[in-house]
This record gives sequence, structure tokens and C-alpha cells, in this order.
Amino acid sequence: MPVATLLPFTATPNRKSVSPTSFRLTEKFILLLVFSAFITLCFGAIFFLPDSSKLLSGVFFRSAPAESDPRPGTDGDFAGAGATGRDEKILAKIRKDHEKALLEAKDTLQKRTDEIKQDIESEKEKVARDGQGRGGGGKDDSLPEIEFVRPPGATGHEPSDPDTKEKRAKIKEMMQFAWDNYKRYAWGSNELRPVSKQGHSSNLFGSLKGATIVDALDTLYIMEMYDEFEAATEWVEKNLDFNMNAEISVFEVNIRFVGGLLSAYYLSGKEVFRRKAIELGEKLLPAFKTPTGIPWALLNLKSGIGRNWPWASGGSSILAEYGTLHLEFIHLSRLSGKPVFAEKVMNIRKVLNRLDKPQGLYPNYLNPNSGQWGQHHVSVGGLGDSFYEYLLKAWLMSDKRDEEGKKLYYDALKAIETNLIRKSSGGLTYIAEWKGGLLEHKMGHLTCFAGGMIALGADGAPDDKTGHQMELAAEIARTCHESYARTNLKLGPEAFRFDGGVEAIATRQNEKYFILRPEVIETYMYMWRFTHDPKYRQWGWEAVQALEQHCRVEGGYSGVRDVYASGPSHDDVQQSFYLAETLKYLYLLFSDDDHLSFEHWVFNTEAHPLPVIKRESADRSNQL
Ligand code: DMJ
Repeated sequence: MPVATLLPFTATPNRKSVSPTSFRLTEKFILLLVFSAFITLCFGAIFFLPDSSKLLSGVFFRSAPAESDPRPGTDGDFAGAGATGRDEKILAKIRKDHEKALLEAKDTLQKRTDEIKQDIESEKEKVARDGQGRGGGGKDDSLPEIEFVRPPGATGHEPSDPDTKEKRAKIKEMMQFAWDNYKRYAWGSNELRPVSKQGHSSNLFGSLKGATIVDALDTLYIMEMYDEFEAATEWVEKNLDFNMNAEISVFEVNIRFVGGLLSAYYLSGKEVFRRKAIELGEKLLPAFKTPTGIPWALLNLKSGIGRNWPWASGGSSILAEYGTLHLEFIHLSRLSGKPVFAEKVMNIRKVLNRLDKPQGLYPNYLNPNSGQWGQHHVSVGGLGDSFYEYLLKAWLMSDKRDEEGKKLYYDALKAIETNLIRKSSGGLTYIAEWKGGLLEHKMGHLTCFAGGMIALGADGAPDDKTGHQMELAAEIARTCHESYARTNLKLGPEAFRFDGGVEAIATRQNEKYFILRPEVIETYMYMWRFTHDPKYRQWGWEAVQALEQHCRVEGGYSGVRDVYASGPSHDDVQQSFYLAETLKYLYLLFSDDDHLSFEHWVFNTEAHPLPVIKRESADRSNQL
């Protein structure tokens, strides 16, 4: 049978093509109707649906990575256009930018996963090339040689006062107990289950392993537990592996793993930690591959594909997550000779600088595609906290050269004071949360770190001749102490309220737990260093006693489910931050001030000490 006979009539090759003019009038009418319905639908979708209009202004007009246009106030320049010639130039520019943005957006939308992976690979190669340009190959062995100089105060000496000495020794014993049990029952796992005596992992680390080991390295070192430090180092050398198909939290891995490795390097000078920190840092870089350069919250370490928490407002990234990379990434650039790390975090600032801040406040949610705020929730506790901390510490860590960090911090603090800080009728100062302009009179345990932060910043605070900021820090420390003192177990709840007739008390069942968090003790440590008021050591010691009485179990330390109950119900998790932060801050509270002094060290948000980059050394090496 000839092929032609199998084809439908209109497709017969020999048949003359049907011209539109040969349609009948009714056919033409129907075609016209279908066509106009289609056009209306397209325009309707683009201009009238709220999300689509956001897409237009958000993705298409702002999709070029923020790095590509660092000029401030670009939008404003267009608004003031007056003369015709200038108008035309501006219009031509808008048109050109628009076309470029459309092409980029189309390009991105059409990319398949394998192409995205390819982009990531090219980015990785670029990172390696960057390194080569600075005298080394792309591989680990090509890292620039650097002379290791240990900053002062990595270890301390015994306090002269016997009581303090004894308390400090007790805290070291607690560390020994927490570590030995982890080693015995959960070696290599992320965390220990001290009641059931087995390993535990949360999904924050995907299939990464050894969070407790990496988080504890520097605490072991500063407590001079050298055998344990050696065992931990050996585990890192042989087992710490990042080449896995694991989706991790960029923030958690940065503060615990990158931060822990960096500190271990700066304390011990062992190259393995520098190598591993840089290797992991490079693994995190694909998280920044978003239209704005604001990183994703979650990243698959193998594929380099990122995404945000499904619960985060409109696909947003979280302030405390993308805002808590700065310290580690600056050090990664320093240690690797690769500017890419510092560039990524400086770009985050650029994006933030261009945005309007409601009442000078930073909302917790920011969409990485559009570069626009999500819901207007503001908090100095969960979701916001360490962003503010890193602004201040970026300035301090730069030996006070990072003037932008300084300004951003003090401006933000001013807005927090005006809008969020309140005093209860019983005289307790607290930091409330802000939801679209309305205050929720609740303070989280996490927020209690702010006492320490404000004390640390009080020193260089502009226009603070009266010591107002130090007073504020002391008031917050007192409130947080009250949140402990008003419970049965003398441990603080996850969140406490100042409404419904209560002050500094948790009223909701799901806010009554304590998971060995450090923030209140952290604030005591800072307050002690700045004031030497003995009450801070006394409050710290009360916490030690409560931890010993209610959290110490046969196989380690555990959180408790309800701090108002008559006795503890254990949650069976020994969090890695208990060894990284809680015990370290307690130990430093009972140590002399020159042990990890603030003059030479800045603590990352997981209490990992990073050295201040002294002006002289920065000038010498012409570095950050
Ligand atoms: C730690 O992992 C860090 O301090 C982080 O910034 C938030 N809180 C936990 C401990 O509570």
C-alpha cells in the first residue's frame, strides 16, 4: 500500500496546501474567537493574577544575580527621569535589561536538572581556577601555604581562687562524662541518646556523620583534653566525608561543621582541619545559585540542588540562616586564598541593603528568587537571632574595619529597641516578637543570647555615653535568669510569656521543654567578663546544679520535657551544642578573662572561637 494512502487527507503530500483564505466565514469566526480567548487568557494571567504580577516584577525584572549590578539606588534613578534624551536612554536601558532578564529567566526555566548540575560543575571549576591564580592548584594539595600563628589565649591557666578552680574542674568533669558516653554508645553518629544509649541523628545533617565530634573538638582542646582531641582528630581524618547524596541544612552544617573545623584549625594548627573546612565550604557554594544569590536553606551535597523549607513563607529563605554565614566564609577565603566565599556573603548584604526595612526591622523571610520580603515577622529569637549577632561580630572580627557591619548592627539594634523591647509591669525587660506590626509578648530561650550580644556591642556603641546598652544587657540577663528561677527544675523553658497575668513563665505545654540550650549561660559569660559582678557566676553555678540534678542520666546528659514538672521526663537527646556551647560557656565563665579573650577571638553562633583578623596581619597579607 502506498504511504500516501495511510496519511490523513489534509496531510497528503501531493495535495495543495489549504490557504486561510479558503476558510468559510463561520470557520474564520470560530478561529478568531479561539485566538482572542487565548490572548485574553495569557494577558489575564500575566497582569491580573497576584502571583503572576509578582513573577513579573520579582523574577523577570530582578532575576539577574545581585552581584552583577552592585550600584545602589538603581531603581530610584529611573523614577526621577526628566529630559527627553535621558528618558530615551533610560527607556532603551530598561528595554535592554528587560530583554536580558527575560532571556535569563527563560533560560533558567528551560534548564533541566542535568544542565543545572553542569552549571554547578562549571562553578566548582571556577572556584578551583580562582585558587590556581593565587599560587595553588584546584585540589586540596594546592592550598596556599600559610604560616600558622596561634592567636593568644587558646588555653588558659587555673584560676587562683580555690572555689572557682573547683567549679571549673567540675565543669570539665561534665564534659568528660558527656564525651565518654558519646564515645561509648554513639561514636561516629551525630548525637547520643543518653537514656537508650545509642546514636541519634536529626535530619538537619542528612547522612553527614559525627556532628558531636566536630562540634566538640574545640571544647576538648580548650579544656586540655588532648587524648580525646587526638581521637576526634583521627576520626575526622579517616571518616569525615562530604561526598554523599545527603540533603543538609546549610546553616546548621556551616555553624557546626565549618565553624567547628575552622576553630579546631586555629587552635591546633593541624592542616587536616583547614583542608576539611575548605572542602566542605566548597560543597556549600551551590546553595548560592539563586537569582539573587541569597542561598537556599537546604542543599543536596551530591547534586548541588537546593531548596527552601516547605513551611517557610512563600518559598523564602530564613534571615538567621542566610545571615549566619559571614564569619565562617570570611575565614574560608582567608585560609583558601579564594575570594569566592567572601564574595557570596558580601552579596547577601548588598541584597539586604537595597530593600526597605519596615520600621528599620528585618523580616525573617526573604524570597531568594524575587529578592522580596515574605511575611513581616521579626524576631531576635528563632529565625532572626544570629543574623544580628553576625553583623556585630563581623565588625569585631575585622578588628573594627568592617564599618558597614557596624552600622547595620547599631541601626538594627535601635529599631529593635524602639519596636520590640518592652518592660513588664513587674519590671522585667524583654524582647517581644513582631508580627506585621503587632507584638507577641513572648520571648524565646534562643532570644536570651541577646544579653551577651548587646553587652559585647555596648563597648563600641556610638552615642552610648551613659552605658545604656550595658544596662539593657544586664536587664535581659536578669529576665532570662528569672525564666529559670520561676520553674521547678530551675532550667529555662523554650519560650516564656508576658501576657495573661504571667511574667517570664511558659504558658503553653509545647513551650515548656529544655533541650540543654546554651543562650542563657552564654549571656552570663559575657556579663561576667564585662562586669565581674559575682551574681553571674552564681547564676551559672545554679544552672550547673540543675543540669547535674535533672539532666545527667546514666548514659550522658538529656533534655527534659517540662521544666515545671515535679521531676524530669527525659527527651533522650544529648544535643551536640551541649558540648560545643553550653559546657564551653560554663567553663569560660569560671576561667580567667585572657582565656579566649575578646581582644583576640570572636565566637561564632555555635561558640566556635575564630580569631580576630588583626589590622597588621590583614595589611601584611593584603587580605580581608
Ligand atoms: C545553636 O545551634 C546555635 O546557637 C544557633 O545559633 C541557635 N541555637 C542553637 C542552640 O540553642
